[in-house]
Amino acid sequence: MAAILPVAQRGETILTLTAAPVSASEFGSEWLLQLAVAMTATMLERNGVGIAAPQVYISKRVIIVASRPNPRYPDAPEMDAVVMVNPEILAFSEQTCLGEEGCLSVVNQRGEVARAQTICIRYYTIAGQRVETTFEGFPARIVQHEVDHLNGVLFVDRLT
Ligand code: K2U
Ligand code: ZN
Repeated sequence: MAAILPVAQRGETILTLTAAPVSASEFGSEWLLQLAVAMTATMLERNGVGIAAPQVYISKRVIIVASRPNPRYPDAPEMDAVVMVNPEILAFSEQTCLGEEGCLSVVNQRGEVARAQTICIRYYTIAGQRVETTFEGFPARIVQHEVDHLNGVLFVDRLT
């Protein structure tokens, strides 16, 4: 039974910090694996399609991205949860798109946020393998939302 962790709410300092990179010695560790397992369980329990470590009071650069069709994005792709360690968005498309966002740390508020339609991202797996790939559409939106969390930014800070 994986741990369901408490989720930090807007106004709590942890959500405003720039999270620390995961260090080389942590890759492949039981600690990092357990963190990813607990984050994923917490995200699923809260019906999220993503979550960032600072949201569960761990100021480390780890995010989970798990797009799936939902009422707001019925044609969103179904994807296995991806754990991204030390993610870096390498490029943002000029083209942006508006879409409704919510946040596990901002209850009862949703808003339209402009995000790059396509992004190129580099991240590391729990084992420390480097991955470079592109995302577009809803998955790209989730990645941008989660990376914002690692930099102390909430979607409500981006509402026009
Ligand atoms: O980081 C979080 O708080 C998780 C968000 C991820 C998200 C970011 C951008 C757009 C949608 C979701 C939660 O999944 S909020 C719940 C949710 C799920 C699907 C669509 C909209 C909101
Ligand atoms: Zn959020």
